[in-house]
Amino acid sequence: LLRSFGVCLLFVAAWANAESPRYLTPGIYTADPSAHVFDGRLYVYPSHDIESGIPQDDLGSHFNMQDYHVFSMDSVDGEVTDHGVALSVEDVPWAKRQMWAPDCAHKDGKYYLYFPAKDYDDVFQIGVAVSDKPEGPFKAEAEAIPGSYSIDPSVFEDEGKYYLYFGGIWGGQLQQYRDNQRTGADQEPASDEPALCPKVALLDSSMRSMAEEPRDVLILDEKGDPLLAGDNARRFFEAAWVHKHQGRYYLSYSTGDTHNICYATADSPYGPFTYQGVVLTPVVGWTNHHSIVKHDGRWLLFHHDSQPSGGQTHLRSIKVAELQHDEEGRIETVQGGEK
Ligand code: FUB
Repeated sequence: LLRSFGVCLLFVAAWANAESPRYLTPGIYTADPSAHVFDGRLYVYPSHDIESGIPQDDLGSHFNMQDYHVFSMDSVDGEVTDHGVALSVEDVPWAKRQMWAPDCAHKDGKYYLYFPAKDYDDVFQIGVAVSDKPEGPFKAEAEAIPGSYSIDPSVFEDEGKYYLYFGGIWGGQLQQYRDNQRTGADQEPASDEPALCPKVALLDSSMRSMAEEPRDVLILDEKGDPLLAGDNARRFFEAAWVHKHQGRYYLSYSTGDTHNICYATADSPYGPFTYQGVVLTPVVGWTNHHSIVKHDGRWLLFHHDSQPSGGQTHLRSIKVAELQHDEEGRIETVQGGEK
């Protein structure tokens, strides 16, 4: 009897392992989780998904989010605190709608929430809002960051400098720009031309402006050539995130219409990055968006899927899995669980 009880326990443990990691925000739909450790505590800055009744289209109009909540926890397995509304579109003078994937950075006792939204001309820009506390509430600047455009800001701190990464194609409007100027035309490169790149710019000391013109973040293949626009399984689509492991810079990002999170590595936060492989395979729902952070000695992959909403792609739920770098620094692929 004892032996079969033991087998049964083993089975339950194996089953629990095979299941998805726990969802972090039951009762509220959340997506695009940007995670950071501030003062030893884990803070997560996600999008707040809602059903607003806007029909689904290729521009992502159904992602019609109106505010942000911040979540925090002592440990990755601990209780999750929902700190309530941290910023609402009504309180952002320049923004009209679609509060998409945000991020947060900390400098000199202040917390800076970076977020994309459409302005009154339906053009995405990136805004910043400031608080004395990591959970907010945040007060938005009157104008968007000068010279900002497109979506999915993420801020990477390295050796006292803060790098703002951003960009996303299709509904994220990156293809409407060349050399940081808006053409307004949807010009994607031909499939045999270099793919569009995420952008990076140093933030200035105010954390409210870029200190330089945004640069292309090049992603190269194994031969040193830029990934091509037709290389849909590997080229950048949206959701750029940078982390540093053993002195190397890791850029991870979503491939959008092929639904992977991939990664590439470099010796500098500016790149060029060389493509390495897949961090996370497709999840339930169209979008895949993540962040990578180290807490208590463990690397964590925050991500989302649409399983709790029965697969509704604009109603997502955030979750977290452990991430492993092997001895050579290669990331072991996490299975997203798409059926
Ligand atoms: O949440 C809205 C958009 O969906 C994000 O900005 C993209 O990265 C995708 O996850």
